[in-house]
Amino acid sequence: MKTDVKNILGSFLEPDAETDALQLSIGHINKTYKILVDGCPAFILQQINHKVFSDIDALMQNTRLVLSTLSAYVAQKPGQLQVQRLVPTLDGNWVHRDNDGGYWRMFTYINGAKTIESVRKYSHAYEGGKAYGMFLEGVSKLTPDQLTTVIPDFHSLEARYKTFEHALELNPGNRKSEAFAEIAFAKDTIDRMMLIPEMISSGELPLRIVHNDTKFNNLIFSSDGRAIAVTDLDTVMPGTSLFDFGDAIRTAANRGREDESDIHKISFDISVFESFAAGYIECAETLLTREEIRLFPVAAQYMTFIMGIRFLTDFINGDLYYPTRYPGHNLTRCRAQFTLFSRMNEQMQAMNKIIARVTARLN
Ligand code: GN1
Ligand code: MG
Repeated sequence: MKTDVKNILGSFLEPDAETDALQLSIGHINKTYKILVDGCPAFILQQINHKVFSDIDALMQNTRLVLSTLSAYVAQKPGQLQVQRLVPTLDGNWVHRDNDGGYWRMFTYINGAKTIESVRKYSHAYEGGKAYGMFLEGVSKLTPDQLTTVIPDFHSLEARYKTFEHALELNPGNRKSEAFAEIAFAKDTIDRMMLIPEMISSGELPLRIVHNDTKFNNLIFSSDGRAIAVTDLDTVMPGTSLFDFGDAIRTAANRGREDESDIHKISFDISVFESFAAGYIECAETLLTREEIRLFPVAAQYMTFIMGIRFLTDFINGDLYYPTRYPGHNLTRCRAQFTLFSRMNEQMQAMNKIIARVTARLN
């Protein structure tokens, strides 16, 4: 175990505990470790990315409020979802500050926890839909003013596009010419992706507390294939259900990886869309408006487009936000997202039909 992690653990656990730490490769932003005590997974230790989450106090206040709200919700639904708990430091704080200015926190570990990177079973998609649908219901007790917006304009396409245009103007890494096709695609597509932002501004789409980072691997599954928990609560903030639905589909229904370099491996699995939608709508039906549900296919494209723009902007800026494993990694990610976007386009009618069928069943 790296000594620094061992030191950090000393702030949370009594020194007599026999511990080991395994770094998880999940998540781009925070560093996450599975902590074994006497050989058994017992905790999740996380170093918070302070550059991305600049207001740690607000982040932790949000996390505590969301966790307690969810705990109260799941208590009424025994056997369905579990909620992680925060583990305080030995001196009674929620966060430990290390000597290098790093921030650390610890959660309890959900037993049997398994994450799914690539959906192979439709039952998993249905289960995932149910879990994110229940999550939406669970946090619906919170009002937007109770949570701090820790990252402003997180899924605002206007803001993301402005940042992209700014990067194009500055072209700091001199990389624009490498991304000629992707830049053209972004420019050609932006106007028709503004429907959701316009409907948010006009009040046609309700603002709610949503998760905002519903990658499929933020769900925890039991070994028998049930989705038992929703993790990564850092970006729980006001937004629309379309962000959550869309991001889950972006990650679950893509048969290729988020950073797949062989674009022929990227395809859109419409049955994953159908199964996830069935689970999500079944569990969040009482909250969702007809308009939100009707726009779910557009939401899948919206979130895929916005992620493509974010990766492209980071590529042009010289990889400042997302850690990369090789030069051009962010461009590969962008290409994969834009390819998925086009695959979704071919299935738009099929997605709309599925949604119309589901809606017809609602009373
Ligand atoms: C980041 O850290 P991670 O992997 O949970 C990002 C999300 C993106 C995602 C793309 C705070 O999430 O918005 O959808 O990467 N989170 C932040 O994989 O920017
Ligand atoms: Mg995240």
